[in-house]
Amino acid sequence: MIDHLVYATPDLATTVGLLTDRLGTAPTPGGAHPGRGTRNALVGLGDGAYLEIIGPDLEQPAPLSARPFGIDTLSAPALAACGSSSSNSGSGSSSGSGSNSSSSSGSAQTKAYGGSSSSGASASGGAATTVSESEFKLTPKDASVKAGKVTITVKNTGTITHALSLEKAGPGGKDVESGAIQPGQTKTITATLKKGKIEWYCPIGNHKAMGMVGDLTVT
Ligand SMILES: [Cu+2]
Repeated sequence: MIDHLVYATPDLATTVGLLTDRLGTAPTPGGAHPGRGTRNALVGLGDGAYLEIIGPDLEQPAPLSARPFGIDTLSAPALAACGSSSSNSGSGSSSGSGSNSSSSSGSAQTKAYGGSSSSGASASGGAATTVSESEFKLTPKDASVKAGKVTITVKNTGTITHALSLEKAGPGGKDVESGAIQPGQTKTITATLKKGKIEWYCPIGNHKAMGMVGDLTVT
C-alpha cells in the first residue's frame, strides 16, 4: 500500500507557501538531509499516509552528487515517487483510525528535549525492548516488557527528526523523553517502570496525531 508520495520542487519555500494557501494548513517542516543538499516538509494525508515535499536546502553547500528526484533539473514541482515503507500492513489500520481522534490533551507534558534520558547506566539485568520510528509510525506499535528497570532502544529509520516519550512514566509523573533523534540515529532511554500500560509516542510536531503512538505494556 502506498503511504508516501514525494513532491519534488526546485524551490521548497515557494511550494510550501503555495500548498499552505491551497490546503489551508501549513505543511510540517521536516528536516535537512546533510550531504544530499535537500530539505523536506510533510503533509499528513490521514491513516499514516503523507506527502513529502522535497527541495534544495540553500543553507547547505552544494552536494557532491546530484540531488535526488532530479531536483537540480526541475523547472516546476513534480510528483516524483511513491514509497511504501510498510510491507506488512494490517495491524494498525483496524484499531487506529477510529480512536486516534480522542482528545486526551489535558495532561501536562514537558517538551524539553534531552531532559531525563540517562546516559551511562548499564543495561545489566533489566528488561529491554527496541522500537523503530519512521513517518509516521512506531514499529512495533505496541510492546510489552517486565516491570523494573527497562532499557528502550529507539531507532529513527525515517527521514526526519523523531523522539520517543513515555507518558507520565518518570519521577513525579513526568514524561520520560529520549530527546531528538536524527534520521539514522539510535538512542537509548532507561526508566524504572511499574506494572501497567504506558503510552509511548513521538513528541515532535503533530507526529503523535499522525500515528506515532502506541502502548507499552509493563507486566
Ligand atoms: Cu516523530
